[in-house]
Formats: sequence, structure tokens, C-alpha cells
Amino acid sequence: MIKIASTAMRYHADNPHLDGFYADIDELHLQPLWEMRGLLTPNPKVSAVPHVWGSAELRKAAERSGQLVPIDRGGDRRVLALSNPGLGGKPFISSTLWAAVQFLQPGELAPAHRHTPSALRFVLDGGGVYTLIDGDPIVMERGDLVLTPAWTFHEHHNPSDQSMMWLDVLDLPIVAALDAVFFEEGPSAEADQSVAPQSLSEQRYGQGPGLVPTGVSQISHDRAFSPLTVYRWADTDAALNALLEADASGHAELRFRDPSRDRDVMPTLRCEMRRISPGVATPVDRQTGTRVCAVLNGSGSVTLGREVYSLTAGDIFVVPSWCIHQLQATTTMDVFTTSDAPVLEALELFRRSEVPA
Ligand code: 1HN
Repeated sequence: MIKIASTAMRYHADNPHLDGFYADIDELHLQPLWEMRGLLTPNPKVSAVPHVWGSAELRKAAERSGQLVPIDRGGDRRVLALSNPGLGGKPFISSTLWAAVQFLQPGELAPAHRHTPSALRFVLDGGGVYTLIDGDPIVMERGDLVLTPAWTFHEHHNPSDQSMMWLDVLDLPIVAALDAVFFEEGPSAEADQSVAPQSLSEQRYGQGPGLVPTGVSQISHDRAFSPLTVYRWADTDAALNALLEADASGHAELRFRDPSRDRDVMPTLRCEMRRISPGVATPVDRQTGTRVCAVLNGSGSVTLGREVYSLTAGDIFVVPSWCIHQLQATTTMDVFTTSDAPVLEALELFRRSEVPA
């Protein structure tokens, strides 16, 4: 641990040469550590603050953007970024994650592109949009989790007669901090209405728990992300129900994982789903890294730090690093959570503790 305070006493400005020295080294783009404060703090210094974005306001804002802004503006996506009030206007939900709602109206097409930041989509309401991931068509329905791993081409089509809104989460701030953002436009596509009922990804990797293709027809998959790019709500729902029945706690928690290896779905993003029975509260916890959560079903509340926020289906909230967090269900509540935990774990920076209530 570097002790800044004691050396600061020794070197401070009663020496007449010191100011000149500071001016000279400034010209050389050098800075004295001994004059700095707050670099190494006993606990993480977190700029992001807890915040809940309400379902009704999100929906209304998305619909207004649909009336006012055509799809070919703003990077070919009609996306409203959830900007954390603690980050001084940056379009990030925390210093490490991007979260947004995306809105696609009937007949609209968000054209193909690819980028090094990885993305996921979680469908909070509606359905009927399909997305192509490296050409593999995936119909998106309520409660589905869809992955768009780094550098995969993706485009979204809405051939249905209803508008659709979903949650997008990307590791963009991490990739930007690493100066590793690349972006490329894809081939332009006409809206293709002929969507296969099941994606190739599901045909290969989504046919049963613990079953993966092998043998002579082995599908080689050497990328760091899950070869299964969609996790269907029907499967998640059934697994949550079974887990809730098997365990008397009234609280079931599942992690989405790569079916071919013991890994998170993507190297930067962990995905989990919780179901909490009426009247049940989860343990009070805190962990390093950001959690972005969305309520799929039910209602209740969340404690974030010292505040309690009421929750209803469609609400999205952020749990900043090391912030006290507890969920309480009024009706059976399903909460999707994604986090940057795999990054912290890989760097041995992940800490989690349950806090006495
Ligand atoms: C993006 O490519 C999508 O493809 C959504 O749906 C949100 C936010 C920032 C940068 C790229 C998409 C995005 C994004």
C-alpha cells in the first residue's frame, strides 16, 4: 500500500524550488504521485448510483422515439441508452456496462453490422422480431435471452404487426476502456420473411440438458462464447419452477451457461434469472462489478444502499459495484440479471458477500 499522506508532508511547498519543479515536470507530462489523493481507497469508489427506470416511462419514451425518429438515424438502431445519473451525462449505466431499450416497429429493419463489444437482448414484452446472428435466424419472444457475441454480424427484422421493445446490454464501456472498439457494416439485406422455426444454434446445442453434438459430425466451436445463442423462456420458466419446488426457500436462482463447457455465456457478461415467491426476500448481498436487472413478471421492491424502490414488470435497475442489494417480492417476481462478473473473476477482482440484514 502506498502511503501518500506522510510523504506529502515532507515534500510540500515551503521549499521555494518546488513550485518551479512542478511547473517544469508538467511541461514534460509528468505528475508527482505524492501530491495525489484518493487513488487507493479502502473500498471501491463508485461513480454510478443506484437507479430504477420505470416500465411505463420507458415504453412511452420508446414509442415517442418511434414516431419522431426513423430507423436509419443514429447508428441504424432506435436505441435509448439508460444513462446513470452519477456519470455526468455519459450514455452508460455504469462505468463498465451499456444498457438500453431498443424499439422496432412493424415492417422495420435494423441493418446488419458487427462490432467487438458483445451484446445481449432480453425481451421484456411483445414478440415477433427476429434477429439474424451470423445469418442464423432467431425469433425473439417474451422472456427469451439472445446473445450477440463479439464480432458476430447481427440485424433485426420486425415482420409482425406490433412494435417491440427489448433490453440491450453491452460490454461497450469495457471494450472502449481497453481501446479495442472495432465496427463494420454488414451486407445490406431485404426483409426476409422466411424464418426457420428453430435456429441452427438451437438445433445443435439446444435440444436437451447436457446433450452436445460430438463424434464424426462434431461441430467445432472454438470461440469463447456459448454456441447456443438463444435461451428460451419456456425452458427458463420450467427450470425455475422445478427449482422452487425442490427447495423450500421460496427463492430460485439460475445461471445461463455455455452448454458445451463450464463457462458463462460470454467472456464479459454473466446472465442469471431469479424467481422469488410472494412475501420472500433474498439475502442482503453486495458484490464487485455492475449488475443490470430487469423485472419480467410480478412486483415487489428492491433495496439499493439505503433506499427502497418499488418494482413492477418491465422496470430496469442498476446495482452499482459494492452496493447493498436485496429483493423483496409482493407477487411472484421474476428478475433477469446480467453482470460483468466474468471479467472481475478472470482478473481475481470478484468479491461477493452476504451482509447481515
Ligand atoms: C447495437 O449494435 C445494438 O445491434 C444495440 O441492436 C445497442 C448500443 C451501442 C452500440 C451498438 C444492436 C447498441 C449497439
